Amino acid sequence: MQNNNKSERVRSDEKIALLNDQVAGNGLISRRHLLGLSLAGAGGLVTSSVLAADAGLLTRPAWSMTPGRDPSEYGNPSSHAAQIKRLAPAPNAISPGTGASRTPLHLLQGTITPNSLHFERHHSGVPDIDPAQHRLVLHGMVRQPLEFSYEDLLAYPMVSRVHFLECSGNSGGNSSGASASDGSAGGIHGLLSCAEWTGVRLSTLLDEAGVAAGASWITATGADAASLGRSVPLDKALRDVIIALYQNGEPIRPEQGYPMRMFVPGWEGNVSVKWLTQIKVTDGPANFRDETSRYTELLPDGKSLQFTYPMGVKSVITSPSGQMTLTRHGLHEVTGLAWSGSGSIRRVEISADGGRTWADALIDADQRELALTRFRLPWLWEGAEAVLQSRATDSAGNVQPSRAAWVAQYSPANRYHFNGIQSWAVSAQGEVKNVYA
Ligand SMILES: Nc1nc2c(c(=O)[nH]1)N[C@H]1C(S)=C(S)[C@@H](COP(=O)(O)O)O[C@H]1N2
Ligand SMILES: [Mo]
Repeated sequence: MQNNNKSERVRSDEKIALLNDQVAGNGLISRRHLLGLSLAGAGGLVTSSVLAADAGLLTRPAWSMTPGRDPSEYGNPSSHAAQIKRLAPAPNAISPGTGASRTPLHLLQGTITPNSLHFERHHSGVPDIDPAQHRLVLHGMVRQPLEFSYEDLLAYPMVSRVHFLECSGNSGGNSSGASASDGSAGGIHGLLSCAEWTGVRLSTLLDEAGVAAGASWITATGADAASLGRSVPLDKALRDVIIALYQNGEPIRPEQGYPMRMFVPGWEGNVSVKWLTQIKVTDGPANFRDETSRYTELLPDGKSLQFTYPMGVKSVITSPSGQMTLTRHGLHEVTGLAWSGSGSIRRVEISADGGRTWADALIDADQRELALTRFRLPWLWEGAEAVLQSRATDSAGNVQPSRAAWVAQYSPANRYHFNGIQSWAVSAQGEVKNVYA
């Protein structure tokens, strides 16, 4: 992906040592090389430049010769990183504000999505809400209906939780078509982000209102023009749902539901109602538009699944990934993201030969529940064609299905909850492409 005049730096003795540590076909190398147990010189197989012996003192660039600019009130990324943007479509002329922008997963590292790059999915645009005028009403089957202002909620005890958010339509492009469409990791899978969400437990507010006997669901509605509404079983609402007020430490962004959103960990993004204005305690689901006309999965026999909330166990290699080009032979790090709506990630396997052989990637030992996990594995690429795949297993024992196994479960019309294995083909020229394998 960089600089090619270093490609010849794979010395043959280093290469032999690395290949002795091959753990799966087509050049996958033991993850112990990422643990500081590296072979001498393996670091040199990447891209660092050799400093010429006679280089002498480094020349000082212009920016080292004069004071830089002053501190500022609200920071921005480097102007040299300006290409790292959400993948946003042209404005929707027919239905203003309706649409989505995607997180550029292939341009980011780690697991936390910067707020400015959190994906967006709006059914009727982003309302400009004045928090002083906004109210959250809690009513229905309760002892005492309550109304909260933004100020009121800020005074409640809060919790902070790192969780992913994924639209159930994420990766849906890979669910259909005779062949895979061209795309980047973010373009295909970027209706996915992960943040630290801080807010008030819904159970705290429900306790205060007093849930009546016989109540079994809550229904939540947003203050946007779409009046998006969703139903959530009461046991989930009491377990881990929060009324999120902060995202990565600052007030949640307008795009994410300012001044408050319901955040439902691990479940399809649609249920995390933004611009939350109403919660009603009920004895059944409301069957809102967004849980009948959409967000159901059509099966081969013409029936549909409804209230399929948790997101499936899933992973995607973000580098090397679609639309990238490997410009040198040698050692590369295969890296990506894994997550599950049913717990934490226990294992990620990687294949470089289209699923014939697999090796365990390195993941941090201490994995968070319902959050993104970063995985890595060294790969020695010397110009052979390859098909890179990743396969995640979660703490509940669920294993990410092949694309074919996923497709067989549903009607061809269904695009929701796609979690089949992503295949990236690498050509002899190093071009990486989305393929169905
Ligand atoms: N009120 C309201 N809530 C909403 C939506 C919306 O359009 N209006 N979109 C939903 C969908 S489909 C998803 S995937 C997530 C997206 O959250 P984000 O835009 O913060 O990424 O919000 C959900 N909550
Ligand atoms: Mo969504």
